[in-house]
Amino acid sequence: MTNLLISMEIMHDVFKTYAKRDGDAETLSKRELKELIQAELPGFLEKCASKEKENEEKVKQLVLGLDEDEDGKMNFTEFVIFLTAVILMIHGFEPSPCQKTK
Ligand SMILES: [Ca+2]
Ligand SMILES: [Ca+2]
Repeated sequence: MTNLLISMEIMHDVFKTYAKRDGDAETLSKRELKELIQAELPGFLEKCASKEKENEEKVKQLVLGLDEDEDGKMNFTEFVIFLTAVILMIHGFEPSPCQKTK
């Protein structure tokens, strides 16, 4: 397998690992998304907010902003869009979502 295919497989595995925690393996709840971001994207939330309550608000805004099917959760398609935004942000093609919300 190529590095790109391996990377995509890992992204799907990470999604599944966190999504199944509440018994619904098809979607990430806000709590699951927060756990995923804190463990897999360290520093991402902290850059946006210093307090726990502000982090929760940030996750809520992330889910709402990407929630195409408006179910209050993040499915894999929405997660891929989120990851795309993070990749673009990391490489400087997009401003940080922390700056956008101000
Ligand atoms: Ca879930
Ligand atoms: Ca959704």
